[in-house]
Amino acid sequence: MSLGIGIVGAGVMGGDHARTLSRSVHGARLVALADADRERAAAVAAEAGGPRLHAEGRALVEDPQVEAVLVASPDATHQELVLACLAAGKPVLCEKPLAPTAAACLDIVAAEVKLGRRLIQVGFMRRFDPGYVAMRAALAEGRIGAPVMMHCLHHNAGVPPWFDAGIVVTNSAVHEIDVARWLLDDEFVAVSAFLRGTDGGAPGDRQFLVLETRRGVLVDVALFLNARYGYDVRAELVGETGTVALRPQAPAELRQAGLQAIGLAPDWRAHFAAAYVNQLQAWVDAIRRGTPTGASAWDGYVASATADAGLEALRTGGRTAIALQPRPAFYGG
Ligand code: ISE
Repeated sequence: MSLGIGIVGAGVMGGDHARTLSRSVHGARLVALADADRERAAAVAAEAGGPRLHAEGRALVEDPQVEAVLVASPDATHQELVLACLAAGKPVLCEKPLAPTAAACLDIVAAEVKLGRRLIQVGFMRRFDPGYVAMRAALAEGRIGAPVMMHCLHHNAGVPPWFDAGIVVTNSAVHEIDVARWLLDDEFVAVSAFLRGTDGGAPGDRQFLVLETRRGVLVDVALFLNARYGYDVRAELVGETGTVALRPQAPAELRQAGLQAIGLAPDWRAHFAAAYVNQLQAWVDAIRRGTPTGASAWDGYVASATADAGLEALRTGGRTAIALQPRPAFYGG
């Protein structure tokens, strides 16, 4: 019997997950969708196998047909919905960030530890991207020696004007924060942040972060969220004997009129399409097997605590130490 999934949120990400689930994932079906905007929900439902509609996320969590929940509603609603899933004993895949502050993430961690069962996965889908997976494997196989530094570039074509300097860290840079610590299997201890001006885009859309890990690896993240020309994410890991980098994801290359060119996706949904499919399939498989996978609530907390330190570094213009709470044994070594 396939797993009954409910999605909270029929916006950009909820809609994308609904379509991915109904078209590309085996062993699960979309049974319910919740959004206060009925028209928006109905439009997504029509493309995704006609799940039943709820006006409100809590009602979806309590729907007996819903066996697992995907939370893709605004960041500020995540905490309440994830806690409701824990109370209902239902596995939940929550879009990042797990909650907008580290303190809120810790409350969620405490609730899951108290329950004594891992039900939460955070939607850090880059862990399922074939490129990052290959980089991690190259490092683990010793192909580039011990890691020394990692260069990351994160450009969006554009973001809305309310995307301020803080959101750039908590919503965008948080991807590099998570994927770098996962790839390096190391923890960040400090962050420095540099802000650059903008010529009409949202304030704070150009930032440069430098993160330092416990073992001394330096990770730089250059962000430019109104880059206009397209969505562009790059990463190169430098080791003592070699480097490994993401390759462009275009399926074809054009040579014409003196140019050799590849296309760029307009946004992350197309660029990371494979990662989104792989993440959902792995989540469904893990629930059916009973073994949790992907980023845990603890990883969600660490990402938010690191982002909080990034915000502090932006405010003070200085190097900020990252203070993490002790990791509960429940989440492993
Ligand atoms: C967006 O919310 C995402 O999650 C994308 O992956 C990221 O690249 C983008 O900057 C965010 O705004």
